[in-house]
Amino acid sequence: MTSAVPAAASLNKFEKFKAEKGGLAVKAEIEDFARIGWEAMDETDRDHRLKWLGIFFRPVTPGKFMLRMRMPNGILTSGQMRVLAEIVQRYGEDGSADITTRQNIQLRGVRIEDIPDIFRKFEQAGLTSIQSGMDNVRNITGSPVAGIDADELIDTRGLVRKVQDMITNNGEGNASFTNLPRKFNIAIAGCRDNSVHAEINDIAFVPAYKDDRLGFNVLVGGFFSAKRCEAAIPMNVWVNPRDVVALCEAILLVYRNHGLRANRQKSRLMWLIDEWGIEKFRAEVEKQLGYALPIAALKDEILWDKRDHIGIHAQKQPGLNYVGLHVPVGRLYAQDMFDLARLAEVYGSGELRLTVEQNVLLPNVPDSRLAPLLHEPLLQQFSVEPRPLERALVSCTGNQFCNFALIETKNRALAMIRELDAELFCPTPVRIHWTGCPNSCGQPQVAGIGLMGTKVRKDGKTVEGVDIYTGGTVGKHAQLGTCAMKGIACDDLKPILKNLLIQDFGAKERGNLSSEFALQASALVVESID
Ligand code: SRM
Ligand code: SF4
Repeated sequence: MTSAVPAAASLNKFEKFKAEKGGLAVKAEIEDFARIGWEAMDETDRDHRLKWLGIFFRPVTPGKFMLRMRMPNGILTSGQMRVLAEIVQRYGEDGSADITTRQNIQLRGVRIEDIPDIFRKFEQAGLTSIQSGMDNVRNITGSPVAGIDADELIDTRGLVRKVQDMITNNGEGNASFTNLPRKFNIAIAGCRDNSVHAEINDIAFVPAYKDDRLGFNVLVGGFFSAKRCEAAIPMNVWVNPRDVVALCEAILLVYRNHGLRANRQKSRLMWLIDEWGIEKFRAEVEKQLGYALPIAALKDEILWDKRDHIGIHAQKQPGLNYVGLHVPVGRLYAQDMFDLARLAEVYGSGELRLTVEQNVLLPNVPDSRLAPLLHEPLLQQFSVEPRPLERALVSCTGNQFCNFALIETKNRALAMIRELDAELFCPTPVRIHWTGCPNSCGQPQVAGIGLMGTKVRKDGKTVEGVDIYTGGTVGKHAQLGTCAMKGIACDDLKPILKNLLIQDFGAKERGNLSSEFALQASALVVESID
């Protein structure tokens, strides 16, 4: 297979630079870049092409790059976590890491001079950051409890790994899939609760029975962008798990060869589906595959509300548990990462898992090891029983590191949610997602309350503010939320959130709690460790 060369006419500037020199070409130049330093580098190589290797120049912190990994299905070993911790500790200036909304890890503060060393460490540890940015397929998400969930339908781990290996040529880099018209997201759900937000991916697989055989119904075209957000639509295809890789390959080739490239705001897969209609799109994919696809099963098996996996949960393996730790807004420092690696080894099987809510799971903890695990100091910080609002808080990077950001997100989100948790009793967790700009990396549209950064005029000054989204639901009845209020200054936000939580989510002022509610409030903490 060779990469498609788009027609030269009406190319946007990204298409032009890709046509001049492919993104993956910088792989061979890394040692040179390390020698000359970031200031001497060609700007297009530095600001754009490096992202093909997962290296992100950060204009907010020039010289300190971000590294975006690939974590298929959000799974890594304690050894890999320790390597990432060492990189943050040794090479990260003011280093830290973030768990992302795609079950992934990003490392911060690394210098280009250290990238060759870091890449050698990745290779030794079986880690890769290849093709994790720009016009490539992002980290492929799968059920975070694959293989350990008692009610699982399909174990997604092997499938996700195979799709990643196909797209990245086993981590070497694959020219066939690195000149897509735009970014591309793939998710594979194996459980009944749609724990991967299937509906917001360009391709999503959801479990479904066809003639008593278990496979997947396929959804396509879901995406968020500053201009438009769409839930994925049914492709009217059912696929046997063994054909998942081939179908992904065929869809990617159709998108690569026919996707719209003139306007980057109109290049995601859904724009092609709009132009062709779903029938033609399906027919083109079948042509690419060389065989007809079975039509979708009448219903899928997503029957549950979404779980957040926080707390202690019995696995399908008798006597073993997975323990979900809440990592506030996904932020990790080197010591946290070393500690997580140690906990996974001492109490579990040396495996760690990440969730799209930016949290960590420790699988395979025997019943007898639960009590000592709960006494570990790290669990004071990464709780198994966080308060209801903080529990479901998600935030994108914001202006600390992201130059698209219109506001600061993570610190503000955490400070505000802690005040709200202290002042309110919430009977159930409320999903509150912050995102620093309309790109929607923090997925405000899948939240009960979504907050999207914007600029607002207040008292004659421009200040940081948010647009408020409501109505986003996840799991069985997943549905995107919509904008309900615009242009609220962040300084004025807390009372508005408080009212929303009281009116729409049954929250009560702690000061006004009746004795019955007070009892419920204390019971809630106990229940959350089921
Ligand atoms: Fe995102 C661009 C961070 C998930 C939609 N996203 C960016 C950049 C790379 C912009 C930049 O260069 O600064 C951000 C890097 C900031 C930084 O330093 O961390 C960034 N996106 C993130 C992460 C880290 C947010 C987080 O805190 O978790 C997530 C990384 C996921 C990963 O591991 O790969 C992240 N981004 C998402 C999601 C959510 C998802 O995939 O479920 C979306 C919406 C879904 C989608 O893409 O359809 C998302 N990011 C975007 C967009 C808008 C895409 C579009 O079609 O217009 C951009 C801007 C772009 O691509 O031009 C963007
Ligand atoms: Fe940056 Fe905007 Fe994405 Fe937040 S939503 S990480 S501010 S691009």
